[in-house]
Amino acid sequence: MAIKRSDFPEDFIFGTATAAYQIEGAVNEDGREPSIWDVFSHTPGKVKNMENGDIACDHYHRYIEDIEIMKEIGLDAYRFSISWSRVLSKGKIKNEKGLDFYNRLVDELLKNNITPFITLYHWDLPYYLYEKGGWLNPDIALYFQDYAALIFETLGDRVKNWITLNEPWCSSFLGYFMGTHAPGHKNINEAFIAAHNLLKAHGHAVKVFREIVKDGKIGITNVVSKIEPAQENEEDFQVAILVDEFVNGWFHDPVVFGKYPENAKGLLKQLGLKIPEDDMDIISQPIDFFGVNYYSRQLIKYDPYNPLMYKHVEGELPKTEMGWEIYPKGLYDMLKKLHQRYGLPLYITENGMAGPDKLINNIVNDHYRIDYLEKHFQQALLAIKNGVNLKGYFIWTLMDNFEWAEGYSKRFGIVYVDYKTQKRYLKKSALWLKEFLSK
Ligand code: GCO
Repeated sequence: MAIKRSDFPEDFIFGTATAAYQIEGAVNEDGREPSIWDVFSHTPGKVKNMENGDIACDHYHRYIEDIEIMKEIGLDAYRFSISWSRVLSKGKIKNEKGLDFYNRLVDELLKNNITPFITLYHWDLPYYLYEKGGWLNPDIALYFQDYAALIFETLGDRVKNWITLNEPWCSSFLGYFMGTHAPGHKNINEAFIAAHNLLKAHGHAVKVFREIVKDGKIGITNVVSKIEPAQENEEDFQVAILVDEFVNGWFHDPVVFGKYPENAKGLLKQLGLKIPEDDMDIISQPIDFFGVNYYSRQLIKYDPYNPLMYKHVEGELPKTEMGWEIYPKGLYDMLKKLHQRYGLPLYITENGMAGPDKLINNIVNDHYRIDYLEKHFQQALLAIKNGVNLKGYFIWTLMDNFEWAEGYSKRFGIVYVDYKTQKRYLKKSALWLKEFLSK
């Protein structure tokens, strides 16, 4: 029998997730200032087809219609992020017009009985702060603390579920080492400094949160991947263990245990990398949950020529348009692992796929996405049955949007966006979800 909502615990929530720069547009409106992503996407060669988030889904002007869509599907919750450079000018001057947008958005959600989950930072650092050193600036955590406090004070009376950072792994390693995300640096030592400052920022935000939103819950969202050795040889096997600690532990262990994972840290130091380790007491402020972004697995091969000693190899499973293997069982494995290691409540804060979507006669027949979601829902349910304290599931994403370095070429939404007209069309997957939620 097909899976249905009532198979899940009664208080389990289903939602969709988005991020500010990917959907809002209105980049020059009402006092918003540029972020590192505005500058990066306008730099030739950084984003496919030189696309950018200037207009994106125009959600800044269409949020009411977008909330109506969520309502129609029957979603319980909505995870979105705040654009830091929309609400604070020059890193510290309050922008009332920007704040007002989020006030209206939250009120509209609540009016429709949709529970808001807010992410404070989904990769769009104000460019002004980048010019002051960005995530490499030792004071950046304090700037973040002030920003967080402003948002908690503004929205904390109505919003009770908070996420400090989205995937700090991407902000630091894609942004400062691989150079594929803003700000586009390629320096491995910088990546570790950025990573550490991101963790500090997280900790400072949690600390002020406890003073301001006494009845709220706060956590951090990390991307996790099932890590598997590419081949059955000892070298791949050993390096896969380290990569697992690194990818799935570097931003979890410090938050819960106040230290970086031992083996990975040892290896990185051996390689001559500087690993800052101060302020672990701030970093390990108690949190209420982990957000889990799960998409796929990674096959790992030992590579002595890579600064991190490994490379990815292509697997043989069916892939999404991103080239990511579809591997639902990995979701179960990762939920179990996080539960056993950290014992915290979990939310799946992102899971979904980019598909070869085509709008034909006003509908997208994305049967592959239905299949993907159904299989991942089943694994989530299995995890709950086997003792994991999983409390909710956010699909990435509500509507097609600006997929970072991939521009608009990848469609992840359950709602199709025609970027020329900004018209939204529910895909088959949205209709399937509506049906699932009604049962
Ligand atoms: C991430 C981000 C999202 C992406 C999504 C698809 O996990 O990379 O949180 O912003 O759009 O994951 O790549």
